[in-house]
Amino acid sequence: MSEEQKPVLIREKMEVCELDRVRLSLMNPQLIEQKKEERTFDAAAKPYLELTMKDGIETVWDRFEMQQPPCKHCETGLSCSRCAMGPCRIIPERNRVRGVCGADADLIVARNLLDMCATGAAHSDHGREIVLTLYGIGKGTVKDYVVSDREKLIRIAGEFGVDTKGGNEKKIAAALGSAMLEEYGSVKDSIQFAKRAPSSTQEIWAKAGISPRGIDREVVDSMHRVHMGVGADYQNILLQGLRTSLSDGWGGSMMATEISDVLFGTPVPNESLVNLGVVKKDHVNISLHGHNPMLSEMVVKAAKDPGILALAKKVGAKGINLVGLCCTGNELLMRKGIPNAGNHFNQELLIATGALEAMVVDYQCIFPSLPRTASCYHTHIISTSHKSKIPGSYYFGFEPENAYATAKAIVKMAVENFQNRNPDRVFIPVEPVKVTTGFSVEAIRAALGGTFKPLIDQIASGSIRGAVGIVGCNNPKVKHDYGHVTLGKELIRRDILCVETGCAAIASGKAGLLQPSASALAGPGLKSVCESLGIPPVLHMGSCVDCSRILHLAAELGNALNVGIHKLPLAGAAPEWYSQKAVSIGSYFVASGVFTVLGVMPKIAGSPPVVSLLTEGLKGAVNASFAVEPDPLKAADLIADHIERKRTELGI
Ligand code: SF4
Ligand code: MSK
Repeated sequence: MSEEQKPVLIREKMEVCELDRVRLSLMNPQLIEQKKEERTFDAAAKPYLELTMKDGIETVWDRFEMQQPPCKHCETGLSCSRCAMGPCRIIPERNRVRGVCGADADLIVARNLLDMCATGAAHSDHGREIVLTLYGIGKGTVKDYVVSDREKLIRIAGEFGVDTKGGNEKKIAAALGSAMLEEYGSVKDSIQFAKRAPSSTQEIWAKAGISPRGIDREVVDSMHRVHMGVGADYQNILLQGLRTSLSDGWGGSMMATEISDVLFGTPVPNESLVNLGVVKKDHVNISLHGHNPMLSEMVVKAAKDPGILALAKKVGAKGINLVGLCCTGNELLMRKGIPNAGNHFNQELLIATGALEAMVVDYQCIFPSLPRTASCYHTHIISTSHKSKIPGSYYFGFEPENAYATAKAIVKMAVENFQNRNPDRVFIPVEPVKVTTGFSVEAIRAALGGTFKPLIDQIASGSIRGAVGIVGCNNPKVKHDYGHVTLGKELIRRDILCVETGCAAIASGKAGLLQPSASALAGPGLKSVCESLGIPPVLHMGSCVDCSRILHLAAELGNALNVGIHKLPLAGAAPEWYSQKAVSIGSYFVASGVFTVLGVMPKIAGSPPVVSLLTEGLKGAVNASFAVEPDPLKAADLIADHIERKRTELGI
């Protein structure tokens, strides 16, 4: 093993479990039963929630309770700690109506929101690492990865104006990689993939002054605007939020999605399993958690290494079982059919199976608490990104140039840890659920016979009333998975097709909605379409960055009908969102013309003008707006009404 493949333990292993045990295990059995039902809708999560409460192992729900009640100034967006003259809070009843610098409630709320949006848009930076790998393949510096979808490489290269004559794969990879790297920090006033949008959508952006530029530029522009003493006009600040989010959706995220497909394969429908029951008692279990498919794809390869498999046998395991989690899990699920253990709120519970040898993470949505949870078991938390070092974890410096060697060292470490497992603590009382995933835009087009016309015809005839993108996370303010599953079920019942990504898609998988048989729950029109095509009524389109696939699909439909996206019977929803990137994703849906319903109120209630702009005023700029509705059944009403309005306007 070379020097860089040796793990570094970031600070000593945490021995905190006993402290939590003493504090939390005071709960009585009735209370545990009540909390278990209140906290999650995921049937497979319930036994683990019960176990963690009984054993006094702290989870996200416990920490949420400990944080109550929230600060009402922060909750409404009325606090600012942006500069050293503050912190400031707006408290009108105490005559505090401006911060020290003079910023009023509207400005403070808008700046906080833009800050959140720009932070969220920066998640698409993970695409830069994928594009750098493509460039490295072309230049010959990256040897562990190959181009898996040559046809897509050439197609995307064509979109970017790269010369593909002669078909030299390495040359094309280098040229496309270089063009895309420039696109991240482009000095141009436009980005290539935004040209996929219908021309009238592009015209709306130009008129509103929000045509997206390179993601680096928009994020820096936003950071500049939230600096004290730059922008004082809340409307101008919020418009920059839309522009920044568009550069995420049509720029950074779309490049991440497309080049992931080029490197690892464009997803096609495949079957697999989800929920905590995917863990195997007699195998070495390794979970892959985070967002970037680069490391996880290598771990899949390393887990097949004959030497490592022999080692697994030697330590007494039947084999190596890889399981995905969150969006790295989605990437593996849709491309490789690797089972998925669950979404955001399943991460701590997965360790409580007692059978997890390692949780390998990169970045985004990784609870900093994981090493604390793991300290109650034998599980190693293995961090791999220089951007995301986690105290209590073992760190491997993963780079595309050392990818396979690092992945192999990680898998070996996990296999060796099998001997430290305590068989008495292994707890897997649940069975996994079947799912069909992998509905890329290309796969949907192929399922429809090579053109979107049949889908458009079904929408025009009314068999399918419209389509909704349900996306986003889990949030302890909402019963785990309840928002996603209830909204999805209600919409398909009303003949509205659902396309999903991220933790929303995993929630639907756990609830059985990603199976073709779930069409039995759909209205008669959608049911017959799904049955004739053999597809589920809820289509899994991938991970968080793959919300760009939803944009792409909307653009294809708009272009086929020669109308802007805002005219289509479409909507978006984020019933359980929590993350900054969800703010960016919701914003690029709206900025692209898609009415979007949030299940959790953003921190904006302190400024009625900001609330009014986002829920009404934006219609004047982008023909779409946000709504906030915590009850998923009422959210379904709002969405269905919107879709019917759009149908009437289209004359269908
Ligand atoms: Fe206070 Fe203004 Fe500084 Fe914010 S930017 S902390 S409102 S002085
Ligand atoms: S993992 S951003 S909790 S969807 Fe993409 Fe899930 Fe939201 Fe993270």
